[in-house]
Order: sequence, then structure tokens, then C-alpha cells
Amino acid sequence: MKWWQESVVYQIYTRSFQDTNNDGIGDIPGIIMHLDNLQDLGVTVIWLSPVYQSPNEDNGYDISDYRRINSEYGTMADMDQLIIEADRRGIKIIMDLVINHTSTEHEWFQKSRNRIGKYEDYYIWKASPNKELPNNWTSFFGEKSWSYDHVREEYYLHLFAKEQADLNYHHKDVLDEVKDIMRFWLDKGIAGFRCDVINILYKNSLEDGKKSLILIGAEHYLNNNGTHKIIRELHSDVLDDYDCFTVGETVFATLQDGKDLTDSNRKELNMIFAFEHVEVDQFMVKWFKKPISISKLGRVLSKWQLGLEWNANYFECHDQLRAISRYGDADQYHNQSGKLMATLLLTLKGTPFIFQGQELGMTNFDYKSMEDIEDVESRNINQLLTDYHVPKSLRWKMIKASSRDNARTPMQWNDGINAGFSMSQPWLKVNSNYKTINMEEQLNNTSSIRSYYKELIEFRKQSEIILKGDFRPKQITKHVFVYERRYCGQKLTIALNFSNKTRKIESRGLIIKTNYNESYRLFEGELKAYEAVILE
Ligand code: ISL
Ligand code: CA
Repeated sequence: MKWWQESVVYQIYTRSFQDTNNDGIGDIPGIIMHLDNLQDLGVTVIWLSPVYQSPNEDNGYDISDYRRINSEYGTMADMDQLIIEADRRGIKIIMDLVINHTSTEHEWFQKSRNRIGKYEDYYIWKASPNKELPNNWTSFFGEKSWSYDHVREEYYLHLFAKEQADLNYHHKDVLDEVKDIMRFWLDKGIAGFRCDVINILYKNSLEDGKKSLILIGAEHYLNNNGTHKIIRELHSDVLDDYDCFTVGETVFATLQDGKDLTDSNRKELNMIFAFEHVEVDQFMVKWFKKPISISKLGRVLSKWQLGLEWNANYFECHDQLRAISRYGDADQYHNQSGKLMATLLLTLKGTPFIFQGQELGMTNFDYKSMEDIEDVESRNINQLLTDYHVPKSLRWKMIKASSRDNARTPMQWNDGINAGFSMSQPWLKVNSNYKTINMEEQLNNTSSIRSYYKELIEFRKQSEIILKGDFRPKQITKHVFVYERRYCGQKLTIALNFSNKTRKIESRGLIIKTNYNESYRLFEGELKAYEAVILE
């Protein structure tokens, strides 16, 4: 096994993690402050969401200098110290590599709009004599994907916010710049990259896209050979020289795309973040709070588990809803459903990714209006819905049920001022449930969600079956998901009840883990509400 297959990764969204200088914004010293805590949890890799210099239109996913640290988060010296201090605790760091686009404040863009030297074609520009948009493409954030630049008097393409201009991968120098940036960070001792929207880099053509409800134009840039070629080149020219790994964030990837991207013979990526399982509740369910289809979730997860040799597993990140609020019951069965999601995440085949606060069972925000929202995606969607005359209450309902800020609320460290995140007004409001859901309360409480994460992470590290075993779905119904892991004639059965009623299942066995505190041993086929068991 490779070290990154045995790893447990913890994603840190620095802005919301821990503020140490009381400006209301999380920072790198705040991460250093909690390294012991992460080591205690059993984490062996940290994925840092972007901490590079950025005007923060999209919280760091709009980079203006890849070799500088955002001064809100600290200095390069802080970053160097973080790498050293993490290493002392057996924790490696992977960075976010955002190379589909840069901030329009990036020096390259500034030179490009002024047509300076080789930079002229670093971005995707299009003249338009009659001021019509160059094509009908729409962006991931719902708007048109072209903006007019008054300096160059041309349109530029942006598949995300208008402050995030897409780089032009038809220009060879762009890729060379990326390689240098990667080496810069790898030489500093980081252990790899989470590659942001890595499957959309190469644009085949700029022709009009097919009619579609979302993302018009995607067929011209999703998972094409140009992108595969770029990824292979990054692998052979850079990554191969280091002991590191990559996880690609791959929007709208099919299982076949996943196979192509992670097939070790092709030398592209080590694993990907697929989206199908976090899209089972897309739109109707997410916006209108219809119950999520557990059978669909089970089928999708099984398909990917069976289809790939190895992959990344996740249920939360800075773009997704909180898992308890989404798949569980945050009110009545908070503790059980938090542990249920932990059981699922940590017993699947692949490398598990935990998002900060997930180990505490943090939930979706409790905001009351648009004024509390910072997320650029939510603000754009709200604007779009306003333009379509969607009534305010319905707009809010939709934003509340889908906003990425649900996951981005500040970490809940204790029941003190601002949940211990900061002494001054946090950049994004703290969830008011911090009085009961917080780290301090859970740390020494043996029945807390955090204690369960810690226990299960340790269990996973010791279990060859979980680490190396095959995956077999056993029973997938409207409410339960049961699967086996098998290795060298041994097996474990994992049974999960995603409902608030007792459910009968076919499997039997000896319980070695349960998310209920009672110590009962023999499992006779009845799962309690939101119960999760691991059977021998
Ligand atoms: O978050 C989404 C839906 O709510 C996705 O459409 C998301 O934009 C997509 O998964 C790409 O995400 C990544 O790149 C974006 C950035 O805003 C996200 O935070 C990042 O994870 C642009 O860099
Ligand atoms: Ca700060």
C-alpha cells in the first residue's frame, strides 16, 4: 500500500478555522495552534484550501500570486512553520492547486489585458465587434461566462466568477508556469495537491453549447483528451520526482472518466473527488428539502466503490452541505447520525477526507436572511433569481438549502465568545448551536461524535480488511445501506440505518462497533434509528 492510501485527510478552510490575531478571520497560526488536536484525532494529512494571495472574491479560489501567502492568513514564515510543526506530528500537508483560472488581479492577467509579450494569450480572449457575447456558455455560478474588459476591449472567458479568468492551455508557457509553481511548493515539503476543477482545463473549441438548463458549453471542455494530456504531463514532468499524491476535483465526472483519470498505468491522478453521490439530492431535494433517496445514494456509492481500484471518499467539504443536516437528522438524532456518517466514511474502500467540524457534527447554518451570506455563488444565484422575478421568500428557501456557506461557518471550539473562533466579529456568522456542539465539550466526552471519529480512525488504521479489502454491496433499500468488506477470507459487515425508525435487515453477526452507547454484542437483524454497526 502507498502511504496516501493509509492516510486520513482533514480539510482545513483556514478562513473559518481559528483566528489568532482577532481580526475575525482564521489564520495559519490558528492551524498551528490546533495541530496537537488533529494529531490526537488521528489525522495524517491536512488538505489546505487555498491560502495564497487573493482578493478573496471566491475565498482564495481566485489567486493573484501563487507564491505568496494571503496576508490575512499570515506570512510565508508562518507557512514554513506550519509544514515543520505538522511534520513533527506525523502530518503531511497538501495544497489546493487552482489552475483553471487566476484572479483578474494576477500579474499575468494585468499583462494580458495590456497585450504585453507572451502574456497576451495567457487567457481566453475574444474580440466582438458588435459587442455580442462570443458564445452562449454559462458559468458554474449561474451567470454568463464572458465579461468585457475595457482595457483590452475584448471579452474574456470565466467559467466561475467574473474575477476568475480562465487560463489558456493552448499556450504552452501557461503549463510551464504551472509546473514551476508546483515545484516551488513541493520543494517546500508539501506532500501533494488537491487539484481544483482539474477536468475542465482544456477548451476544445469556443463554439456555442447545446441547450441545457445548467452549464451551457460544458461539452466543449469536460474531460477531454487535451486535459488528460496536460495532467499526464504534470505527472511525468513534476509529480513523478516527488513522494506525493494528487486528488483531482472532477466536476460532472462519470465512472469512466474516473477510471481514465485514476488508472495507475495512465499516470494521471491518484484519486478523484467524484460528485455523483453528493448530487443524488440535487435541486428539488436540496432546494425544497425533500427527503434524500438512500437507495440512490447506496447504489451510486456502490457503483464507484466497485468501479475503481482506489478513490477519495468524502461527504463534506467547503462546497457541500453539512452531512448530518443532509443525510441524517440534526435535531433528534444528532449524535447517532453524526456517527453514522463517520462509520460510512471511514469504512469505505479509499482514502477518507474529513472536513473541519465534521468530526464535531457541525450542522448547516441557522441564518435568517441573505444579509448573512458571503458565498459568491449564492449571491450570484440570488441575483439571477431576482432577475427572473422569483419571490424573496422562495429565493431564500433555495439559497438556504444550497449555499456553500452552510459548511463555512466558523469552527466551534468552545461555548465562549464566538465559539472560541475569534474575540472579534467573525467574517461569517457562527452557528448559534455552538453552545452545545463544540470541541471542548466533545474532547473528553467518550460518547461524543469526535470521540467516535477518533476511535474509528484508529480502528481503520489497524484493520487490514478496511484498508485493503474488497467492497460488496449487500442490501440497499429506501432506508438502509449494508455492505461487506472482504480480505483474505475475512470479512466485516457494515450496516447503516438512515431513518428514525427501527429497520430489519438480513445480516447477523457479532458487533464490534456501534454508534449507540450500550454495549450489546449479538446483532440479530434489527437496526435502531440511525444506527450504524460494524459486524464480524
Ligand atoms: O460548489 C459547487 C456547487 O455548489 C460547484 O459548482 C463548485 O463550484 C465546483 O465544484 C468547483 O469547485 C471548486 O472550484 C471553484 C470554487 O469556488 C470551489 O470552492 C472549489 O471547490 C472555483 O475555483
Ligand atoms: Ca486572523
